[in-house]
Amino acid sequence: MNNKIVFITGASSGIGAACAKVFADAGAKLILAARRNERLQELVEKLNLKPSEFYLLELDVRDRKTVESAISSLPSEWSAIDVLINNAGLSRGLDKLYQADFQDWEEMIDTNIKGLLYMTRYIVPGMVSRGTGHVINIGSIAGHQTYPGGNVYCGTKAAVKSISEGLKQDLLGSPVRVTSVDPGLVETEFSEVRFHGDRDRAKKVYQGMTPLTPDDVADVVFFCATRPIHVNINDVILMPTEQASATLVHRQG
Ligand code: NDP
Ligand code: 8X3
Repeated sequence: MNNKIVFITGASSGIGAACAKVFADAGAKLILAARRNERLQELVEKLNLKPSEFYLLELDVRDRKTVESAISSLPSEWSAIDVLINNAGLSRGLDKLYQADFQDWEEMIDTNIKGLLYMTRYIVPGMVSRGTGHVINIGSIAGHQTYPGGNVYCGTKAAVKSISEGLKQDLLGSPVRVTSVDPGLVETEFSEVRFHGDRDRAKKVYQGMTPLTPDDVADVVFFCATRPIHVNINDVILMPTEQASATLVHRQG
């Protein structure tokens, strides 16, 4: 990974921030994107990165024009992206589909599906023309199994699964690789965002069990990114030992 350029969306928190650490430790140069630029600043300070080792982008992946201009205006020393980690994503609510909030749907669909597509559409052509590259999408167990109230969020992650498979097919004959890393429960800000800032409700999601940490997921992402060039890891599902499916979780007490 030494001097490889790794672009991570949603690097201001959770899995994205953990990926930043693991790739930085391996000598990669990082393009870190999120809406909360101050959180990106804090991250690079915490990781003790030199200015030549990172490039920050205050970016909302839902905004196609901004994504296009951010990518097309990258300085030349940052434009040959080796690894794109499409991690930015969120869930909103756990309401029944026929009662849910339209705004929640728009946010999930625009971020998890359309944002990921915009990033991919603007970055992959360069990878194809350079004959090297790797797209790593953060999917979810929710893309394999739908749970009650998960309706639209699970739908977005099922879309990520299909998009990863489709991109892999479309890239056949090119050396550009595609991976989907699909975790179960990971303790991050995810549930707090899902429940619109209700921290007590968010805490209960992980109560009585040991969830994955963002570092656990970042380790898997890093493993996928560092296989020999002829090896493509298509999909990895990783879950806490105390989770057997999207809905079956062993809890103490
Ligand atoms: P966090 O809430 O901790 O992190 C989400 C990240 O996505 C933040 O950095 C946030 O940054 C960024 N983000 C959200 N919306 C946008 C946007 N419109 N534009 C740019 N960045 C955005 O959650 P996680 O780390 O858990 O989530 C990361 C990914 O992992 C998501 O795709 C999620 O669906 C997936 N996932 C999470 C699991 C879990 O249990 N936690 C399990 C399986 C998958 P900012 O707000 O600064 O823009
Ligand atoms: C996040 C995992 O099961 O909370 O994608 O939806 S879950």
